[in-house]
Amino acid sequence: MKEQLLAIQQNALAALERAEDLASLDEVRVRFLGKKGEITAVLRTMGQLPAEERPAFGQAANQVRSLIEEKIKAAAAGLEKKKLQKRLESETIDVTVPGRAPEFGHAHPLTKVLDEVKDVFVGMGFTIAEGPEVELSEYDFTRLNIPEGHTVREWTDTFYITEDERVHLRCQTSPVQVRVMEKTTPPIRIISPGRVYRKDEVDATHSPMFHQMEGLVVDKGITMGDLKGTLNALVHKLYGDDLKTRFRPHHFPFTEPSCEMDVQCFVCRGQGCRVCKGEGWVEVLGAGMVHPKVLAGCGIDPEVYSGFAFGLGLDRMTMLRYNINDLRLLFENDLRFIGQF
Ligand code: 2NL
Repeated sequence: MKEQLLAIQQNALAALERAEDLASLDEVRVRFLGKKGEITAVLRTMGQLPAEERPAFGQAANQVRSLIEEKIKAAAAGLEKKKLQKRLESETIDVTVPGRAPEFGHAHPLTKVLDEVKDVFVGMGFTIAEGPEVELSEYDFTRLNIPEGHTVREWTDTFYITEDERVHLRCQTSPVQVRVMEKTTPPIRIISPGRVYRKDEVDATHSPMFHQMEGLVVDKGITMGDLKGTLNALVHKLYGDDLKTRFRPHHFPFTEPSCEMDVQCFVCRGQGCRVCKGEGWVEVLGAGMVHPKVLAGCGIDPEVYSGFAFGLGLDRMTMLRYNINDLRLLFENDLRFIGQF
């Protein structure tokens, strides 16, 4: 029976050698030390021994049991250590690996130009006014002295929403200013940038959606001199103090008198080049003194107040500014193009 104990001890130690994880260690424990394990089985047969040999045998069996228990503990500790080692190795962070550079975006060229223009006007005390893109014909046409039957009101020129000809996509941002005039006692100093819509075929200079910015000043004693001074300040801030401007007579239904402003070409500075098509001048905006009928229609007494207004195409400004020759490039959002600004 002593031999049996020794065999158990050897088998147990050999099994422990082979155990590669905690689960197999537990199998060893059950097989040798468990209630139905091999040591228990041997102890059950102890009754066959002469009484005087039993204590020594019991002691020997307990020693084997303790030895196996200890070895299992040691093996478990070893396995835990190995497991931790593996985790530490597999989860190592190599802090010397170069970082991935983040890709920075930037404002769209149109937004940059708009921001510059806004800054100039905000610096002169203007505030920014916004309004709906789906407008009432009342605000976009009637109040602006554009009578029924005028060509811009036609279905071929303007995007109506339904059969109802009282509602359409605005074709200018003037209705924003009408809404402000209606609610405000002068002085008024606002700019209104935003999207506008006209039924134009797409080409290098036309798009059914484009960006406009209008401006409006109404107060006592406002004159054409204020108009010229304000718009000259814009040009000088944007393109430099040396550029001259010129104002040519024009016609708009909502202003009287009306004019268009040209600026000396900011590429060749008046010499004539590709951008100004050899002219030396570039047309940049339309403007005029607010028509008395428009003031009156918005509840402002034209006998007391006067005002000037202007409108400029932001897309065209952007194209001129960055020497872009096709409007469509601004709207296609091809990163190879956008990334250049
Ligand atoms: C152009 C011309 C212009 C206005 C817009 C305006 C607005 C009100 C009253 C009077 Cl509420 N006028 N706006 C005036 C003159 C010209 O735009 O060529 N835009 C691209």
